[in-house]
Amino acid sequence: MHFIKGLFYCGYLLLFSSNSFAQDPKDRLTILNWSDYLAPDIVAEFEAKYDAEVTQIYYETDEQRTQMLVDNNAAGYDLILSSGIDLAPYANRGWISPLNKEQLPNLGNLSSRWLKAYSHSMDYAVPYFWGTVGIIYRTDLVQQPITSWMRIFQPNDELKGHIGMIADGRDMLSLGLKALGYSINSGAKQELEQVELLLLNQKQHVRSYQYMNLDETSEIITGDLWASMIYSGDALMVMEHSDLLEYVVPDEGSNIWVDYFVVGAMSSNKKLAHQFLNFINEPEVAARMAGFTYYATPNFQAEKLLPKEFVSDPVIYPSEEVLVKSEFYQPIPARQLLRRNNVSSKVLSEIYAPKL
Ligand code: N2P
Repeated sequence: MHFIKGLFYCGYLLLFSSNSFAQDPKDRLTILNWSDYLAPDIVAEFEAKYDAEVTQIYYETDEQRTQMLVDNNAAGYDLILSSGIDLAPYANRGWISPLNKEQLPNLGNLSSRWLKAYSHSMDYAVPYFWGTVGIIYRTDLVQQPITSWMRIFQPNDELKGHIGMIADGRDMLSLGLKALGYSINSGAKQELEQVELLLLNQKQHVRSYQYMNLDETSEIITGDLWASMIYSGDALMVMEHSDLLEYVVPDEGSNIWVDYFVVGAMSSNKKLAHQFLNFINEPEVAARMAGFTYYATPNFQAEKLLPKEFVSDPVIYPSEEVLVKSEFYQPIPARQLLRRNNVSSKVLSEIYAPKL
């Protein structure tokens, strides 16, 4: 009896082992990223090719990403999409892992300008896209074309209550400084006092500090917002759904940002993480990715494959005129950074409090 039972049990186990249970679980890749920043069909191709499962966890601002990394010491993420200026602090905190360049032959497709643009980018990071910050607005609702940051930072009656902002302390502070004619990297006391006033006064006129939807449900399409601070490619993504929208880099200039993928130091699947980075830098794949996100690609082989309208679109590739009046984020001395952070946390406080 026991024998028979045993046999049955063995068969049962065998049956299972030939099915799902004993199969190698799929390789998993967890990516901390912005939403709408990876083309779903490209992710699906990668999953099929490497028999892997990709999960994305989204953040809505650079600062939220940093906070998420602080919360668990960067555990749980195989790949992290980071702004270039945050690479050095992330590396110094031990959150990210140096690249194994032997596993990244497609790094050769990337322009050295972006590979080496920031401290630690060469050793740790694969440039993904770059772009500007500007204003998207409704041409049918806003009377005069917007050409200045002041239109949203110090709105006239027309725009009051219809403004959207990116709730990132660094971006808000920096573009507020730009609106006042100062450098985005300023740490000067008087300039920060002025920008603090500007941003605090602006708060009552802001309708939303939420990251904007980029599909047809977008708040700028529904009319909840008439003008909003936005990243360039995000603007183009929304503009696909409406002819009543315009994107402008205001006359004062802007911030040119560069985003990078990095491998999480705690990743248990660094090999797959590298395979992903290499895969998305196949010229044809990188070109399609740019076509999906509407951002400028650092992959010069991909650039050659992109249609002329894409590479000559001034929203995607800003003109020389825009570039010269715009700035990259620079590392900021500790004392000045503290001053800047004090201002932005004052401005951001209560933004997330639920409305009664
Ligand atoms: C993705 C927007 C990321 C650009 N939708 C900001 N660095």
